[in-house]
Amino acid sequence: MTETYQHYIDGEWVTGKGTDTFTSENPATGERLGEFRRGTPADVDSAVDAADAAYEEWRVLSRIDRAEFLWDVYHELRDRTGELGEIVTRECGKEISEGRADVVEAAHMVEWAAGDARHPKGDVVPSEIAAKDAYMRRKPRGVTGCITPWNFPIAIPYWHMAVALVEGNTVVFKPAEQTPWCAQIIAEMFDDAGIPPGVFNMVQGFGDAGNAIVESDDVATVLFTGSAEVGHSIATDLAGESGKRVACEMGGKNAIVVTDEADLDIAVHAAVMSSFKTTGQRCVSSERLIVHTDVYEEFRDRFVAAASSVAVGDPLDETTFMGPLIEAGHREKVTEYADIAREEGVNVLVDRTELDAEEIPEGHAEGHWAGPFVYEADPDEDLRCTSEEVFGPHVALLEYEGDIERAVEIQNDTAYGLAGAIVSEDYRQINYYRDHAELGLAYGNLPCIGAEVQLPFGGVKKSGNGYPSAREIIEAVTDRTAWTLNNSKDIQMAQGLSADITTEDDA
Ligand code: UN1
Repeated sequence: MTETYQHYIDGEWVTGKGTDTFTSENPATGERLGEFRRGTPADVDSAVDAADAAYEEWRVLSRIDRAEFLWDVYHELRDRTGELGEIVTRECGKEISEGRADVVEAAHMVEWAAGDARHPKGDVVPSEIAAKDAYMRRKPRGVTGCITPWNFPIAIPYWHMAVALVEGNTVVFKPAEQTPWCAQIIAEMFDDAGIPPGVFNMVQGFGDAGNAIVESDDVATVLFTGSAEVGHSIATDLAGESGKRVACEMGGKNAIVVTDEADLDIAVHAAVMSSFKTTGQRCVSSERLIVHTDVYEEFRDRFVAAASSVAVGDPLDETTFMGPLIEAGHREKVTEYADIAREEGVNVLVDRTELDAEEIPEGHAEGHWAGPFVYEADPDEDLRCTSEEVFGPHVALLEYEGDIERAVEIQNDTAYGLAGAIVSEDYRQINYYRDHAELGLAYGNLPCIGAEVQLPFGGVKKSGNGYPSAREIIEAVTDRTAWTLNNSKDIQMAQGLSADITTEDDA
């Protein structure tokens, strides 16, 4: 591949002001997938200027007209699901059914946003004054910066952008540097749909480009999904600034609770899915399994057997369960956390951090491989391995005694609050968990991954301050206006306030 892919600014493919490029590599093979321009803060400024200039004409279109561009994107996502799913897998290493699911999730979000364009928006509100009409109306906020992660390289950009665009905002998109090819395809889709110049802009690049979005005075809203470290620095940077809004979606140290009477078939299945799908690299992946002492041994043995045998390998192979980690640096982090766990004195049950040579598929020696790492730890001990997010197939088994209150106490003993699940046949324990687990996404008798776009998505505590899914994202990308119209020739005031203007003569 000789072409160097460009940025998309103001309806044009542009080289940008920087001279550097970067390479996208297949994390399973090391194959070079493409060369991309590395955007600079000056490129971001050009994109923001274009988005700002396009805003006035875009915001005055009807929602339904704006959504027409999204329907074109929707049909392309549907028609090309197989092909794009394979590209997702080649660029980010998720196994192929996950690659396709990423594209389907994107289609769902676009469908939701474009369909919502024909739904009522805002409220008709009663007034104390019969001759007054009162409404809550929504207005777009302006330029929206979308900074997205690599692990859902098609889906999450559309989570951010579909609703923002339908609501009348213009967009500057800075995709993750690990998945520029997927981002290139997203930009091509908007270009094919004929979206007006400047409404959608993409600058490829790294954190310096993302920072330039956060710092730009002309960006009204920043939507960020990614690491807690970056998200908190964005939120802190903007804390003092009035007017700018930031919705951040970050990590978790998610847990599954398995109660004393749980169905262990469900429990083991849910735990394997939650801990090892996407090789543990979802913000909703579980890294803690909180298991009642009565079922602990049986659960542990079955989970250990599954973790020892789960298929790690070529993500394009339909029989693979776990692909590689995203990049060498991340593999180092995952390995380091296995070392930290050992140093902290946990009891290691499965260690496939270094795969055996025969486990690595032919032609994949350059892949960033790591299989499951499973251990037992004491829930009362304050350990780094059980409190810090690893973002890999790193799982602690935590045995508890007593009632559901105790399990929920361990579940909540974390700075995060994104996703979690309970496996139980007892509705009283389930209901207690539902009401007391500090989570944005909670599941019963299911894995803690697999959210659908029409539900809220987001965490509490350190996991985020935004709800970057369908309905909730409208709150982030619009402002509400209380709009009141008088239908009478007289001015009448609420609360019985006198509207008479008295003069000195009246006194
Ligand atoms: C993420 O983990 O980064 O709930 C997003 C899920 C997906 C989205 C996950 N729908 O697993």
